[in-house]
Amino acid sequence: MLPNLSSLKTDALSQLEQIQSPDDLPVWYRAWLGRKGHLTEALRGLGGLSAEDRPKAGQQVNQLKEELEQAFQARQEAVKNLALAASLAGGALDITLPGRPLQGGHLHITTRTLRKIRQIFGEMGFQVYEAPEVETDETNFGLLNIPPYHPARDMWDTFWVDDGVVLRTHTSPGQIRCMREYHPQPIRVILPGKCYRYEAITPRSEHQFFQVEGLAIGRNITMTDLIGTMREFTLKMYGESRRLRLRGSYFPFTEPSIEIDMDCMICQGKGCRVCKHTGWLEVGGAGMVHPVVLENGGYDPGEWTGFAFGMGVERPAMLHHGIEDIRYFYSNDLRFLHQF
Ligand code: FA5
Repeated sequence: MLPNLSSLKTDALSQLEQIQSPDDLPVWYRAWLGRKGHLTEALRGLGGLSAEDRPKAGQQVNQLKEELEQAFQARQEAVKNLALAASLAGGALDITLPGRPLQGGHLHITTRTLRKIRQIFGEMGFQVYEAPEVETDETNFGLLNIPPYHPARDMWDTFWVDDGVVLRTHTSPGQIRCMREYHPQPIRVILPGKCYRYEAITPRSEHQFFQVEGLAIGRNITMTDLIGTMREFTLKMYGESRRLRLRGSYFPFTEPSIEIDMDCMICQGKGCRVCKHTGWLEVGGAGMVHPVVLENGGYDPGEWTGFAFGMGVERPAMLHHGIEDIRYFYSNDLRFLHQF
């Protein structure tokens, strides 16, 4: 038996019209259009009709369903507007309040560190030379006095892009490019950029990181110029009271080679967890440009000398700011980035 659709419609619409609160809307919907609602009941009643009456009645029920759906949508909109009007009339909007501050972007800690390094070397007369991140095996190794099968290649775990093509493992190949471009002029440049190493990622090591290379070529450049330059940089970067220490080292592209350390800025050289209780922190590797490398760059080693250095960017920044894990630099976590 089919209920009287006309009175069902009148009742449904009159109840809908009385709704003032958004909370009552789903209650109405369940009662009239839900799975156990009046209209679904009416649809079930169709089964009791004769085959002759059923199509017409079915059409009427479906039409009513559509009308109620539309009325519901309209009421939903109206109730939303009523709620907004009530909130405005109640003074919920205080137009005298100051606006919410816009959150401005700011520079990444690595960018800021790089800019400071550039500025300090800029003041000392160094220009910036950009070199590619994808390098040939020849420039990354061979021309830097590291021929194929040389054991020193083990110092740099390499990402190979193709046969003879690598992601540069250090910024040193830029030395060759720069020398070949500027030869036979004197050179004083830094080469900042990204390097890649096929290394296990740990709190201290990433497989991508920045280095800043330095290169000076001239007719009377000596080790003293290198030490003076590194000293000037370290004091400007990390504070006037820093002390430097030089240790003999080995790089195939410099001779002699040194490592430069400064006294730990956390414990002032007394020894702490950060400096592994040595009192010293590494600034970078350096040395006098090897005669073979000078020659590969187009400079006659009988006439020209030069120094080169290479230092990390993230590791010193970690020490400077007490950052415990290098992975934060690349994780894009705003809670980390906002601190700088
Ligand atoms: C070199 O890469 C030499 N090319 C440096 C050099 C240049 C020496 C010119 C002489 C003349 P080394 O492998 O030590 O050296 O790397 C230099 C710095 O890069 C390190 O002191 C460290 O700060 C940074 N570094 C190296 N590997 C990583 C890594 N996996 N993650 C983060 N920083 C790294």
